[in-house]
Amino acid sequence: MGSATLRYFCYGCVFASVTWSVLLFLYLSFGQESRLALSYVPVQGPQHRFQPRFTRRPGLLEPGHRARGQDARTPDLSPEMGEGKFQSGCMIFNEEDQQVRDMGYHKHAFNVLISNRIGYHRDLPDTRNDKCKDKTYPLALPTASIVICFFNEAFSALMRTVHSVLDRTPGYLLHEIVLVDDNSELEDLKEELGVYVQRNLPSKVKLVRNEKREGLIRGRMIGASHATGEVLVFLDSHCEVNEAWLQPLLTPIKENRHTVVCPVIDIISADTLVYSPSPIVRGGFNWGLHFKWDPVPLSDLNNPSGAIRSPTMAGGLFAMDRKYFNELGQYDSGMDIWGGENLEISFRIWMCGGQLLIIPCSRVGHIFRKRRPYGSPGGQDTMAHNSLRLAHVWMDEYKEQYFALRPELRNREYGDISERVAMRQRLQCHSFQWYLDHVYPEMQVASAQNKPAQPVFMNRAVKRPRVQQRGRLRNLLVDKCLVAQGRPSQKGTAVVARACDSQDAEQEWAYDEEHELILAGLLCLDVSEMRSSDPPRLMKCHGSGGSQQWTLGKNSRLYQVSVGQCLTVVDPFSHKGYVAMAICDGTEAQQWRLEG
Ligand code: LR7
Ligand code: MN
Repeated sequence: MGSATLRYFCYGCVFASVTWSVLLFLYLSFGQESRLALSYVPVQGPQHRFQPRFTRRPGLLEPGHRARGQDARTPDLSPEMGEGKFQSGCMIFNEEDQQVRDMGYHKHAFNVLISNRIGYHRDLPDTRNDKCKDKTYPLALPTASIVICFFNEAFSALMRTVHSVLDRTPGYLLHEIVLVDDNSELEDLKEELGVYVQRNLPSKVKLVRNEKREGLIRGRMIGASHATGEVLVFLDSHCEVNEAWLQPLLTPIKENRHTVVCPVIDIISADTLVYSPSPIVRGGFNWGLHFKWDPVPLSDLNNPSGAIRSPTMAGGLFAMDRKYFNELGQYDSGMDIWGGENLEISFRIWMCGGQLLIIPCSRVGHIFRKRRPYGSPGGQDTMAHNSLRLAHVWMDEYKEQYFALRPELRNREYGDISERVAMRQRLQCHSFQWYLDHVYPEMQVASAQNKPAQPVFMNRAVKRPRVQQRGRLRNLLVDKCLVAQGRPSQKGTAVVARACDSQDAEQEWAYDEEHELILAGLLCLDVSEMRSSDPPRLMKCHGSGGSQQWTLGKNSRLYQVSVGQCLTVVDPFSHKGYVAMAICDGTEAQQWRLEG
């Protein structure tokens, strides 16, 4: 953080020196200003013109121990489980603020009150490894068109995305920013946004309006068709790019135009807007066709500034040569609204002769929300529709793995895929088997293809895997133990953190050689691969790894292999002890010790 960092001490707001008092005064004045300019009462032009200058305030610091870093797939939390505690403890808080915050959570699923107060510019902690800071990049690099597609985005988050790009990108590399409004309904994104772009942003920033809602997939294709720079860089509309973010992305593309690159996606907390570094991980997926984060090979970790081959991308943030994007078939325009396109483009890149890399020296923050604040216009499950299309076009016989988990989708309509199949042939792409063998050999194929899972289970009835460790699973932050919410014999019951009791046999976990966690000798800890936003539950042990495979590894984290996330205490202040899966961030909320 910069020297001007404003430090908040929650539950007390103690400012130790005169300097801090002056900063507080500045904050209060400008906080007021930005609230006027950015509340839900739309305010036109002139006020906004002051924004860029007067809101250059550092981000708020997070109080010591809050669970953070949950992604869009973690549970929708009720207000008492954390939302708002931070504000009521230490910020000026009147009814109007409260309304902005509550409406913000409702419409956007993150803390819009804080977002508005931060304004359109702020300093960010430089989260790069020190080795990155010594790296040099060629001066002559391809120019970039940044494409940002948005639907009903919070005005201040969208503007911070745009201004962070303008503030941290060398002008000669920034060809343009193409904003694609996907037919948003929010008032301030209509005329007011148009006026702001025209009056306050350089002519490099273009605003394209979709006449109907297209979804992010066709939306990005529309954005790309308006772009004329050499490289396309896609960003979500609630991002902040960090120091020297673009050069490390453009360099590998300049070297090989069939290289597609992703920055490391740092975490902007949905509750506090605090920006924090992400661990270096790479993309994978599970047979439910959900994206997940995987640990990177040790050889890659030893070189913290080198590129990392990634089997898949998260989807929202990547850079790709524009002509290559077109040659490789853009996206599948038959996919709607949200979901699946990230795996589709990942498979396509690898299978059709390209490569996908994560660049640890490029850092971009993204607001990870706990739920998606919008649906599809007709209420359809677009993730299933899109996944079906990608399975049928790209996965050959391995689509059976998906249908084994989603039998109800086997006969579901998925539209015409003939053009995509023809394109796969035209591009002479490899088979999915080739992809698994060469790009993602870690992927486990559940209980041998086409063979029923039954023999595995029967086998287990005879011989149970050997227990390696027994004891209570104690969380280091809240000093509570993981137990069944209902009875440990009750199939489907969730788990929660409660007071440890060393006499209670119902708190005893067994960790076996197949990496299962069994409570009281009865049921296995299981996470839904279909809905990883659901909290983990106790289920009958199935013996085929995946959703019941946990690693109790380094840093005491409890890592779930199939969703690629860590078990975390949701709100350390709540007596309810809810736990959830979240992106691994190394905080104490995610540390568990198996104690005898
Ligand atoms: O109908 C829509 N029209 C849009 O323009 C729906 C969405 N959008 C916009 C939206 O405003 C946002 O800017 O599309 C962008 C992405 O939507 P999000 O932010 O709701 O998606 P997400 O961050 O929850 O989901 C991730 O997976 C998606 C699958 O379709 C996309 O690929 C997202 O870009 C992707 N986000 C990231 O990769 C950021 C890191 C998250 C992780 C892991
Ligand atoms: Mn997003």
